Amino acid sequence: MKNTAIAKIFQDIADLLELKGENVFKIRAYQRAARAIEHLPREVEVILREGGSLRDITGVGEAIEKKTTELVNTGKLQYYEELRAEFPPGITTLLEVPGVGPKTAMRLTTELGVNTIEDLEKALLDGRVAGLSRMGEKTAENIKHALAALRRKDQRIPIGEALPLVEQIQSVLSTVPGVKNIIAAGSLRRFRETVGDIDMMGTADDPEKVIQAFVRLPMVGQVLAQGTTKATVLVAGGLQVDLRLVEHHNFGSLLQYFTGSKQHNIALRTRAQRQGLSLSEYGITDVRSGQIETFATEEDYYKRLGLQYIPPELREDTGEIEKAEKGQIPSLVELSDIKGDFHAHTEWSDGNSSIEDMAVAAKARGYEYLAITDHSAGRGIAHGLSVERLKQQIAEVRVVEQKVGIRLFTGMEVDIRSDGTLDAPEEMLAQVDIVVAAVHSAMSQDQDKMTQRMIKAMESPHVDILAHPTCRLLSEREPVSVDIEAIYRASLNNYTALEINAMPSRLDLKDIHAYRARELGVKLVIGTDSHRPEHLGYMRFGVGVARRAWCRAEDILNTWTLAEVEAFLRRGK
Ligand code: DGT
Ligand code: CA
Ligand code: CA
Repeated sequence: MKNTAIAKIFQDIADLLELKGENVFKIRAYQRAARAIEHLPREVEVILREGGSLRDITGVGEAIEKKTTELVNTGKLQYYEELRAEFPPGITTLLEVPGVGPKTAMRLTTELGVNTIEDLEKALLDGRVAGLSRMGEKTAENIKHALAALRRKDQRIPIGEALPLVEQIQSVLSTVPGVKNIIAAGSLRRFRETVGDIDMMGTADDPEKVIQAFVRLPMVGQVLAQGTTKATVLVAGGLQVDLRLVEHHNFGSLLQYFTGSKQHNIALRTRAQRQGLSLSEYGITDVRSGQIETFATEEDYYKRLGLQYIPPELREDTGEIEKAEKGQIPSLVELSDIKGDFHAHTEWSDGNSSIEDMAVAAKARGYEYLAITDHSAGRGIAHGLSVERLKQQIAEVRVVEQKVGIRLFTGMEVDIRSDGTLDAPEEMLAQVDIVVAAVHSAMSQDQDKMTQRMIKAMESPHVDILAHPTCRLLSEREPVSVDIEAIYRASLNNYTALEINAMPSRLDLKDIHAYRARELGVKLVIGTDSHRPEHLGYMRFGVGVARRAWCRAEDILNTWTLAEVEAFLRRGK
């Protein structure tokens, strides 16, 4: 049984316990376990098979460990079956619809026989939901909207598409007179790899003017709702964008609330309850006096709760609140820390630009170094380098380096053949400063073969970096089957770095993998895999992944000085 399936069962248990009106701490324990297991970089079944313990996982105690073991060993959980039998079958599905709470869900199933989303849609359409006593048109309408939004959210948008759209919106709206802030909160601000919708927040002297400009934006296809301080629109492709404006003195509270994640907010709220405080998008209320305190900045908001500031990328309820309590939130890597890029192509293979154009663009970004890593002449890769052409390219790199005034590393992206050998002769590999190795073919190999294949490549003394280690393409190609823990170990044993490929369609390593790699002390590099100068700008996506992985600057090779990078490249050679 996979982690996602186990997590789903624990989440269901939490929902059912909530329905029963059980103790909140018990409910929270299951929610935490669900999230911990969902975010785990290793499959629980593998850990158990290898005789490992689950107790090291934060959020997993004795009871959860026992239940997980039962699930993995038998494929079933007695406790869950019994709990489920107490309720109508569709109840947990209905609870996933925003706005459907335990009471409503119970009435929908018992009074209307609604057990699936399809049933619910039918019951909404033929007026049965609105006809329920004490329910009414308004509740039915709300559920209808929530369902439509849920359907749209099934198609999540890669952050690489959402972020440019947000910037377009920002650039127009920030020209409206009196606008002070316009920023995206939600999953986009947390830098999740995909977003379900976009939640924009702002402050302005005249909010209505901003709303009017917003609904008239050229990319807006449909206006779903428009008020004086709030609006919801659909843009091309059906993506929903919300905008909400508040008073300046309230901006911190609003931003905090709508940045989420929902789980982070729930955890904060539970903790605040114990302090006698209640949290909302309007501020922090002292429950005894009823006094509400408002916050212009998130920093002050967290401070009021006795917490260190928590960067949005960490707000997933995976231990950040406990860390913030102890002042142990690290200072995360920032785009401005980046001194160079380790993965770039030119017209010498399948890139679109000259070495000089790439070098000039890197220099313009303030970089100290750039690696030119064109493809080897492997099968399937267009226009790869031969021994002779590599020699010519190296000569040109040295000329451009002088001319542009930036350190250029000569390099290659060498294909890892299906048997783990490298698709370039020794004499080529030995000549360049940096070798980036990657799998580009035979991706359906079984886990053992694939793992051995990558490890063999990493064991070559020439290979410095394993690029896009899991080969996934976001919402297009599943990751290859590889024992990623074994790859981390090989990385440590061979002093090979692992890449966080920053192309928005890859983001590979992804956040939870990079998190685990960092924890183990694996060297990480961010590579944009640029094929033209503008692609160097993908760096910010790689930095986003690194921040979600709790990386500090020193964890990322790209922040090292030229001398430090050169020392790394010479290691053991
Ligand atoms: P998405 O849009 O699916 O990629 O993910 P988010 O995180 O942007 O979620 P969204 O758009 O539904 O809501 C934005 C934020 O609003 C969310 O991260 C936290 C806050 N929020 C929404 N619903 C709730 C809720 O029921 N309770 C709490 N505490 N916060 C919520
Ligand atoms: Ca959102
Ligand atoms: Ca939203």
